[in-house]
Amino acid sequence: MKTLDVAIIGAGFAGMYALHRMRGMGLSVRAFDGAGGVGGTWWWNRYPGARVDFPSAPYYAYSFSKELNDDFVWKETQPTQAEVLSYLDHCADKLDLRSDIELETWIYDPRFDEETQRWEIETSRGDHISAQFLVCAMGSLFDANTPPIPGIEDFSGELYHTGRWPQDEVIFAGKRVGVIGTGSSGIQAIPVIASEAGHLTVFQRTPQYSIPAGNRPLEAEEWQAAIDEWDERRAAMDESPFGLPYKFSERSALEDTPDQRQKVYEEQWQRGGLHMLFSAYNDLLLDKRANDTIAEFIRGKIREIVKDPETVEKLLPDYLLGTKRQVIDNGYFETYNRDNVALVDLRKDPIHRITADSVITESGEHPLDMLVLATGFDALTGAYLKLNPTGRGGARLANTWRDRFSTYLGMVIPGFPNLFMIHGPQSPSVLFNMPLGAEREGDWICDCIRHMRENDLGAIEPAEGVEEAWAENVDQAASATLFHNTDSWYSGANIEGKHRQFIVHLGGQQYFQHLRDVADAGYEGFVTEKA
Ligand code: N01
Repeated sequence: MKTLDVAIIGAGFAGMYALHRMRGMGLSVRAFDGAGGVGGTWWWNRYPGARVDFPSAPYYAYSFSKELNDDFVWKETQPTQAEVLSYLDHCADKLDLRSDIELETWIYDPRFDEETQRWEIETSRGDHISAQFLVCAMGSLFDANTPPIPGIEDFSGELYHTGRWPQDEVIFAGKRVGVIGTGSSGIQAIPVIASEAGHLTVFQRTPQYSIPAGNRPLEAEEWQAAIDEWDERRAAMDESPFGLPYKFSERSALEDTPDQRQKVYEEQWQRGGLHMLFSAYNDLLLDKRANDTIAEFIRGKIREIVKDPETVEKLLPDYLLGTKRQVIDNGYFETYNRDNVALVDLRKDPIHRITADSVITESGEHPLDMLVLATGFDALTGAYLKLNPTGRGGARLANTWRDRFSTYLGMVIPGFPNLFMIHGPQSPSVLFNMPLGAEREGDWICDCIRHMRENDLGAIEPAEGVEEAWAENVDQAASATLFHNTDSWYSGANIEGKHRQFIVHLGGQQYFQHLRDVADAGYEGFVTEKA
């Protein structure tokens, strides 16, 4: 048996930062990860075309240490998966974390022992671990979703999921490839697969408002400027509502004439990246009339780029732009001008079933050698439900969350003492700068553990009923926006049988201020037990 102060599940951005901080506090701590390397989501999502849709350091990187950049240079403005993974490998070495990370090790069946105030945990290696605290840094998008399409298990060609991409090279050349799904992953993968495959058929359920990424090599002077201005840029992230390096517009789209708006949108389109959503106008995600203007602009771009009128019709999105995760791309719409690419609109031509070597839709059979599922994740809660820890009174999480996902602050779960989540449901997670959010949440957990040690406390958990006020807080932040009006994975709509609940906190910086206020008020909303 191994006895620890803290067991961390996950060795991505969040788990590695928590490990680094907690070791620095003198705690005995280890991180466990089922993957064969560090990197978390960046280890698993190695599908062709995978990139960050966010500018590189200091923005999508650890911000707590400028020194981590001393011998690492980002090569592109929107780094590839391989580049991010090599950055995280570099950080693991530079922070000397590897001796406290157990890879290829899954955590099973964590149980809270009320007598000892400790978590008792099994690993896939047959070890038993006893830890006072369990920190779940499992990632918001871990549990890959294989949709229950009839016959999917019969497919005998090559079958891949973007979120579980193999380590070995996948060869597309000369093959008939099908991709199901046009979210961020599908839209990144489709242009790359199309450029290599014999033929590509894209099976699309919901067309997307994708924006050009504007990716390009990072010039040496730009990188040097990022280093020289590190502190200023970090401070700007701290000021920015979502930890993003964008200038947020203070102007309503409805204040401008159609011609003025066209000019603004065109400028942002040429600039590329997520700027368009934040820097063009301040009400695109708040007011449907404003949203309609940008949606129509992007539909116009699709009409301009794609040559075949029938394909254009299939590609035109009609939901409220930005209320599904905004996608940015590298030549996505242009891909449909290739002779070797076909698009199936599943809303008009649904899949009947999958056979050993084809996908059969209403209109006929699509023979395939390879099928790529870009069908997303059971986001935010899937990994927790699979872990299914046992809390007070033998309660299993799957039961506690059967009708509603309840947390306090998105950091802790009622009835599960000494268990902390990083990027958990009802925290900002995917709608804030994720490495920055991981640092802030990791710091908060460290402060909480320090508070417990200083006050001789053995267990901490949410007070009765605080989860209800927290759910209201999450709902209030979302109801001020248009997010509620669209089916998305933010609300569980992508998973059959999952109950609908919007579980991303849209408060941005205000959320993190709230976390600090709770700590400053002596961990308001928590109850504790003496050790
Ligand atoms: O998954 P998704 P993803 N039949 O859920 C379709 C992050 N990310 O892996 O929209 C047919 O977005 C589904 O259709 P619909 C980012 O946060 C970041 O692409 O539900 N189709 C959709 O088109 C992102 O949001 C980066 O109607 C089915 C697609 O599959 C999140 O990961 C890169 C289906 C799933 O899209 C998830 O993105 C990549 C079915 N039964 C991802 N079931 C960065 O750049 C699902 N679909 C940082």
